[in-house]
Amino acid sequence: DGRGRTEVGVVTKTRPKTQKPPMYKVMLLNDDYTPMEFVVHVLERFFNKAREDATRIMLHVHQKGVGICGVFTYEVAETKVTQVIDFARQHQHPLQCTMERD
Ligand code: NFA
Repeated sequence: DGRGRTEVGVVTKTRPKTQKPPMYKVMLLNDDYTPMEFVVHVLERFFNKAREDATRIMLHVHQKGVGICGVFTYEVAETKVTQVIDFARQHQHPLQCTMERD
């Protein structure tokens, strides 16, 4: 500093915050009519679940009333909800699917 001293400092790095998009849980709702096997098929087809995982999630929904199928960005979540409800309707099952902010 011009008076015979050596400056000592700690190196600090700033790191710009990486932007994470808001995420949405997609959930299945229980009902009294949709066959268990159909729900397992939905989880395999639209949520890429293996049979054992799909069966576990289906039973959770059956017993608790609601269960999470996956977490997605808004557009993907919205597409999953529409696809599941349309597919269920085509097969005349009342299965409902919904999404909420994670
Ligand atoms: N509760 C339905 C039945 O007993 C099965 C079901 C599970 C439906 C999960 C919807 C969601 N057939």
